[in-house]
Formats: sequence, structure tokens, C-alpha cells
Amino acid sequence: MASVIDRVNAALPAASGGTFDPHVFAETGFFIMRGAIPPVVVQAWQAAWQAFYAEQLSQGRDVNRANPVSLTESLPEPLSTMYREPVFLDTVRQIFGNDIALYNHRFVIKDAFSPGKVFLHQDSCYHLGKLNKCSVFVPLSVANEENGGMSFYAGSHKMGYLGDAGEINPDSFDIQWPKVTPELQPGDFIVMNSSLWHESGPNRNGEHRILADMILQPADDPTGKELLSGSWQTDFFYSPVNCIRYFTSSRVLKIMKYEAELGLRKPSPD
Ligand SMILES: O=C(O)CCC(=O)C(=O)O
Ligand SMILES: [Fe+2]
Repeated sequence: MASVIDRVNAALPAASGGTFDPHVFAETGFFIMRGAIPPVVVQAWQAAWQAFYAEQLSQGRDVNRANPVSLTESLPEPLSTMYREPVFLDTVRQIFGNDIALYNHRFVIKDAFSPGKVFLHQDSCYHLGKLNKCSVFVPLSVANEENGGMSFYAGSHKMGYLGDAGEINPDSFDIQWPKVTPELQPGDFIVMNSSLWHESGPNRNGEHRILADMILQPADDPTGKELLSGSWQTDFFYSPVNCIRYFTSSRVLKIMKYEAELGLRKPSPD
């Protein structure tokens, strides 16, 4: 019988194209949709980004110290509602069925203020609610090896949640998942299982790498923010924001307590 790595390698050449294949996605944990967004739509998003960047970001911005690539400034229309574009929902319906909600929408960018690498990780350990989620990454620039494009460890989502949050050491496992760094053009997008291991190198050529990252999930998850397709399948909700408040004691609260005791942090959460 073929090994899981043989199956992942066999599926990889089919993980990119004009038609989404949910069986390939289940093997590889990601799928690259090529030229799938209508050009007029992408051009409107690019123009909105350029105006927003020139007016509000180019002179300096509030870089998130915990994750520099994650933009903190709030997005203007139409960038703030990109996730409503039908092609994303038509694609994700093939994974989740018809009832789909938004978990989060943000931009992850590499410009002069955040040119650095992003260490190898999976996103599931940072999410609240159910684990059945995926990211849709939408490039508004070219994204490749030279400007800090993302790499994916094909099949690694099959390992599930690894028990902690942080930088994964791929050499600590017997199994070695194939790493791919696809070049993306505006008009393409990538669907990624939130448990898939991914990373990105530094921006070496200075060409801005601009990606939207919308996280979608089935509408039965009580952390849903906005219904995007079908109907809600939950009658209660809670916020995924500032999750330390949900704990009387936790790993993060302990670190904060120890840092305060060492004089490294103000006693109250900042
Ligand atoms: O921007 C990148 O290259 C990756 C960002 C990412 O994976 C994250 O913030 O979770
Ligand atoms: Fe990530």
C-alpha cells in the first residue's frame, strides 16, 4: 500500500488549477486556484489597497509586535468585505457544505515595516471554537520566494493539533512532509486547512508582498462573526477576542504572572 507521503506527492501536481478539487485538498491541505477572481474585482481591490497604503500606511504604521506581518489598521471598503466575493464561497462550499461563516478577515503584509520571515507554524492553536477552519489567502501583489511568499508543508494538516503554539521543528518527526513555495499572481488565491504547517522567508527584493487572509468555517461554530452562505447552525455565540479572560488560570496567565514577578511586565494585563 502507498504511504501517506506517496499519496500526498501523487496529489501535489493537481493542487493547482482553475477548478477546485476537494479530494486533492484533503490530501495536500492546500489548493491554489489560478486566475479565479474576476480581473475587474482584483483591480478594484488593488486600487483600494494602493490608495489606503499611500494615505494611511506608507509614512509609518502600528506594527503588531507579536506578529509583525498582521496589519492592525482597520481596512476601508471594499477591502474590509472581500470575503463576500462569490468565488471564495463557491470554493469553500465544497469543503464545508452550504452553511458558512466568517471567523476573521485581515491582511498579512511584508513591506519595509515588516519584511521579516514568519516561522513554521500551524494556525489552529491560535484559534477559538471548532478546529474545522480554513484560510483563504488572496494576493494583491505577486508573492514568491523573493518577496517573502508563503511555503506549505503538504499533508502536515493530517497530524492535527500538535499540543502547543509556536515554532514547529519539522526534524523532530520521523515523517517529512514535502515543502512547496508556489508563486502567486493577483487573481489567484489559496485555500489552506488551518492545521497545515506553513512559513515564509524574508522579503529580499523589497517588492511589497500583500495578502488578504480570510478565515472561514462551518456556520455551526459559535465563534462565527458573519454568516456568508446558507443559515446559522448555532443559536449561541461567543467572542474569540482576548481569550485569556475565559480562564481563571492558564499558561499565558502564568507567564504574565512570572514576568510581573521578575519586573518584566506591569502587574495588570497590558
Ligand atoms: O504572512 C505570512 O507569510 C504568514 C502569516 C501567517 O501565517 C500568520 O500570521 O498566521
Ligand atoms: Fe499562519
